[in-house]
Amino acid sequence: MIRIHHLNNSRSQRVLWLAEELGQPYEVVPYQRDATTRLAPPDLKKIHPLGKSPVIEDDGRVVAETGAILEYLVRKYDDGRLAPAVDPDSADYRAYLHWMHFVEGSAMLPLMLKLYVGRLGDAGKPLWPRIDSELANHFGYMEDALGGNDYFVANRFSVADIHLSFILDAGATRGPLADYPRLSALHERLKARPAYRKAIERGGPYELGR
Ligand SMILES: N[C@@H](CCC(=O)N[C@@H](CS)C(=O)NCC(=O)O)C(=O)O
Repeated sequence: MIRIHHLNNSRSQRVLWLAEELGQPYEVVPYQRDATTRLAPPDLKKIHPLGKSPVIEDDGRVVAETGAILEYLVRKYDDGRLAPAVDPDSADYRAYLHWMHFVEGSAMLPLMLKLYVGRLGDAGKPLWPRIDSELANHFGYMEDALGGNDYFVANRFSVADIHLSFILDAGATRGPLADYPRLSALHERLKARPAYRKAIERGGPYELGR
């Protein structure tokens, strides 16, 4: 059975959600962030040297890094509903690849800077315009790319939407999501999915830091 090492209020919520969408049984091993530092407990390092969440175990294999985990699970357990087939000649597959890498490779950086630089108070002020313009750059790009579609890849719900949802979650708490009506509507559509709600029930309350 898939074992998901789940840190509260973290990226691992998406892995629970994907397991629900796949209809796969899974075990949740819960970890709590330190109330002051918000860091993960040292026990997570026993599973993977980085000590970060998410990390999963499946058939004795350890897989870390959200994008890798989502890709691993979808390739192993999906029947073709949640991701296009691997085919470099397919525009849908190339779009899928782009969005799967865009999340942690591009969009998270300005959101993380907003979080950390925000904690510096006035000392961080010189960086605010650059962070805000990069947030607008990334959210504007997503809004335009979504256009009139309901979902990012081939206009069908896919694991890329699950992955991107963390950007929307963080954008809702500390970013500019409210300024982007199509992304905001997608955010609501995703949170209304039964599998999303079941994953929240299994994972516990989910609220990201500001
Ligand atoms: N790019 C990594 C980031 C992993 C990451 O930083 N996870 C955060 C939770 S959202 C974490 O474990 N933070 C606690 C800590 O750093 O101690 C991924 O997507 O898996």
